[in-house]
Amino acid sequence: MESPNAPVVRIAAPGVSALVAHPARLLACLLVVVAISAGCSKSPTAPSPSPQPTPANSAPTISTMTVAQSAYRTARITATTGDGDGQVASGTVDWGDGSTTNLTSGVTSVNTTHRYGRAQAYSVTLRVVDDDGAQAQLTRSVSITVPPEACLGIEVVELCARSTSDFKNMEVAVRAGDVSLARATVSDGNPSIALPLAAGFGRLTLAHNFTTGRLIVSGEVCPVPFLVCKPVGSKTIQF
Ligand SMILES: [Ca+2]
Repeated sequence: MESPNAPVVRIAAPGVSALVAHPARLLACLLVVVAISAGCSKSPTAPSPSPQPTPANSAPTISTMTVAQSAYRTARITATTGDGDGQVASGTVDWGDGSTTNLTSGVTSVNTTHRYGRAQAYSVTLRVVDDDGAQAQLTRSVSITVPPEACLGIEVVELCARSTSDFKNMEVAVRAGDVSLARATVSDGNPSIALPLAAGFGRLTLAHNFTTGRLIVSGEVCPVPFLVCKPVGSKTIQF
């Protein structure tokens, strides 16, 4: 309880005494101060956007792929490739015999060939990579076969030749009807041989080009020993 003689503390600040004298005005000012301080302590921020998921890269595709023997010991691969959300950047053909072909162009429309050194079945694999590094591959088998026997009739003599499976040799038989007159092998590096048909019958010379699969026959034939010999000129069997 304040004594009537107690010292009086006066607030010298102008206006404060007026507020003290009017409590309602003081309360209003305090509310303003609270509102301002609350606003300063935490500035309004916009809600941060939720992170958008990165769409997954789709792998490239391989369609309409075929591998088939197209020529003498040669296979051809054809295929269509694509990428739904990008581009096919590169491709490689694994021919199954240790050889590969890098597709530097025409990756979306593959059309290339390879020559094999041996007749057998091979697994050919096409691999493609898109511009984001995703890969796809497809494998097809191809059977490289020895060409069928080819026969060349010369007078009464029949000459038949057949490639061996390693494409480095050729088996040659000369016969009259079912009678075998001579047999020989044309070897790589020695493509030309003299082949006696029979005693006094003359001879044939064979030259096989192992790159093109071409057998050239030339020489002379003597139906009757030591009598009239007729040149047969040159004929070609293409495998
Ligand atoms: Ca892609």
